[in-house]
Amino acid sequence: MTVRFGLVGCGVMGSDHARILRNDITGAELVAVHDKDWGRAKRVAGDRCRIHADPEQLIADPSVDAIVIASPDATHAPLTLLAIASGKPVLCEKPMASNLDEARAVVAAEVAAGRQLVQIGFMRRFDPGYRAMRATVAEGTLGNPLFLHCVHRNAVGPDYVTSDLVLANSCVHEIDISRYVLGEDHARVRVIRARPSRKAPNRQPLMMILETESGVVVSVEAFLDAQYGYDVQGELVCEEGTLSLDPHPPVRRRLDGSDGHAVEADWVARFADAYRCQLRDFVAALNGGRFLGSSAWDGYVASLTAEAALRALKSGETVAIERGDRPAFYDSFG
Ligand code: ISE
Repeated sequence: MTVRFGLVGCGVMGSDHARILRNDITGAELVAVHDKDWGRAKRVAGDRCRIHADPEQLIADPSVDAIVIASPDATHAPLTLLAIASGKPVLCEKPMASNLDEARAVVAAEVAAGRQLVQIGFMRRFDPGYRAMRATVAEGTLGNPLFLHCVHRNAVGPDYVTSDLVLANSCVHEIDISRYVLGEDHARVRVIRARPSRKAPNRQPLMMILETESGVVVSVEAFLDAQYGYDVQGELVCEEGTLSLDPHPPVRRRLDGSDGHAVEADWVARFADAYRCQLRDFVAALNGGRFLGSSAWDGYVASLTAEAALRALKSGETVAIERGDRPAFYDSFG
């Protein structure tokens, strides 16, 4: 069955999702878009699909089977709730919600709907490097995991992201992917600030330390003003060996006395395959497969953990992560 998609948000992420749906996914069609900026909506729609003046119309459109939400963070939970109420599957960009009440409301609405409708856009779960790490942990091929060291550097962070927002906007990726790789939840979190770069005096780099229920330590350096490029690193350290992310462009460049690889400019380039696989598998799930991405519960846990990390940052203390019991509804999910 061809899945007819409606897209809310035609910015960086929305336009990339539109490109992938049109060029890379069989069994999917983009039939409607919305953006509060009509010009951006028109640039994505072209003459190929409808433009809705507001997102509610798009979600209610009877010719739209499924929704992709790539609008500003504050709209994610309200629009996801609308999609659930309309009985339409929704792939919502991270973060799922801007506060914990909204996150809990999304979980409650999906449980009440009685079927999985929500997937959250933590695309790193579709990256081959992280999937290999998860398999290594699950199969125990290197012994028990002890550390997961993460580096998350942007060339220049989005202007609206303050030191505090780095946790909810950027570190939320490592919060989710470390749960996925290690196959367990986090128990507590600490966060410390480094001195700011003179290139970005108003945004301090952060070091977040998460400890899982079994005692694995996850370190996350978050530095959004690294200048040289977009650089996400990961090293899984186990009892008998390590596994590191090693993504490289297909060519090695020697120039002006230097020898190495180009560094990607941003996350769209660095995780291009992951974004493609995320949408491909979402379409497969809508055609009778299983959802393989982050559920609404994962989205809630990510938001809850980011909130605990913010409290840890502000207090300088280690903060326990108290997520409550996962509804049994989510036991059968991927
Ligand atoms: C952005 O929203 C993302 O999701 C990127 O993956 C992350 O690296 C970046 O810091 C965020 O602003």
